[in-house]
Amino acid sequence: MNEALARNLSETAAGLDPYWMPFSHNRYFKRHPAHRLLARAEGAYYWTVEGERLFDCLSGLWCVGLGHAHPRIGAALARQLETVDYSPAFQMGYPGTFRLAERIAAMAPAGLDHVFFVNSGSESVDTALKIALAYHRMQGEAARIRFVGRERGYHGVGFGGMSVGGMVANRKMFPSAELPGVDHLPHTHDPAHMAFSRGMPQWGAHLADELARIVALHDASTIAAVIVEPMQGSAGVIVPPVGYLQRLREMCTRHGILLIFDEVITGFGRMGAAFGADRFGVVPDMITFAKSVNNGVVPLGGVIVRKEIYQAFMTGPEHAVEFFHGYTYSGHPMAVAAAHATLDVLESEGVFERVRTLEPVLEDAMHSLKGERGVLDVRNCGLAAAFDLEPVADRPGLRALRVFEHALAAGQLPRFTGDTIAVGPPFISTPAEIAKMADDLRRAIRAAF
Ligand code: PXG
Ligand code: PLP
Repeated sequence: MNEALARNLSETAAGLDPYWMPFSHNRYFKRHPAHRLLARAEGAYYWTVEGERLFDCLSGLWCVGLGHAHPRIGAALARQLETVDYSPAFQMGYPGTFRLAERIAAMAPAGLDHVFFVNSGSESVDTALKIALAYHRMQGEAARIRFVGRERGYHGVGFGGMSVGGMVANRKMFPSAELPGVDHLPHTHDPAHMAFSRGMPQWGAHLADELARIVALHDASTIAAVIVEPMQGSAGVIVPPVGYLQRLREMCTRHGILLIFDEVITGFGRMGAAFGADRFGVVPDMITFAKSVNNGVVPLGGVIVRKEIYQAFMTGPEHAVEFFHGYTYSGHPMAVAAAHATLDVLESEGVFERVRTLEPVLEDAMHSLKGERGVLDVRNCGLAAAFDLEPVADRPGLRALRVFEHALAAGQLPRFTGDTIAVGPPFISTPAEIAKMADDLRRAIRAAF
């Protein structure tokens, strides 16, 4: 073990062992922790405990678009700590939380104007699914209990999000805990028709028509909601085909099915707009968000709903609770303060325009990897991109791990999952940083084959 690493690890015998890392190869990490413990973060960079600088290719886990240690966010948090550190979420209010809901409602597409706060993307999804069921019941349509998700979708790890999600590894241990009555649309990634598409693929809108078959099978009167990520992030930046989301919207409207956009990754700037809904020109009935809403500094998420949905709950005696749901930390003042500062920066510094300016830079840089040995596809949309690698025979995931390790050695911290490498660079990246990222990834690919 190198000296810097040793200095940063505890001297007890247990060392790295007690921490059970989420979504990680615990045994491999704990045997090879060198260059993977992060000691400091500023702007678009991390520094490892060994002192190496890493470009933050995925903005943390898609959440730190404005870069680390942003002075305006830091100042807001310091002030907040002195003002109100925590206020009870139930039956009491903190003014900043109301103001944040007002601001988010104003940013959201017209018609979506009420906000329920939670603490993560997973909680936002489970909350949206519960709102959908309760809404239909209060509308006198209690039979609408089914949900439609999508293959390869990621909606977090709550029981609800897992059920509508479409990733086999996340689901296979828990069949007994899946929500009843969930169908999945086919995913939209077909390399035979769309490999190396720049931005939205031209092919694939018809895949939305699978919803018509599901409706025909179960009858619309049993279906509560369809939930999709406008752009599938976790699955490796799967970009919606031209016209696809519009078709889903039309069918949902025709059949009284709520359309939920899970915008945990696409919300608050990643698509060069406030929401994917704006970018793709399709307005859902609910939007779930988290991550970029406050630059990932304090956990925060939420659900934005249409007025009619909120109104449907506002019945019964006025002194009674209308929706039996919420979290101790819903609308936490610290998270809210970080969000106000983040929205101030997004609004006053033209961040969405900057993302739109950087999008073609990222597109060109990443598509320059086409033709490299073992690169099977490159995809991009907004400030997000991914490429698929030819797997090592019988060892799925090993190729991307090797590319990841060579990238780290070159000063880049991308995301690897399966045999896909994903990037979502900070909104504050420069064109030169994006070009260097792609060049370093090219060298990492060459070293891994
Ligand atoms: N919905 C979507 C669309 C997401 O992308 C969640 C829900 C769950 O959010 P929480 O906050 O509960 O983790 C997510 C999270 C990756 C990566 O590498 C993606 C996520 C999280 C971590 C890594 O793509 N997405
Ligand atoms: N478990 C217990 C025993 C609790 O008392 C609470 C909240 O009061 C919870 C779980 C839920 O915690 P949270 O509101 O942080 O989601």
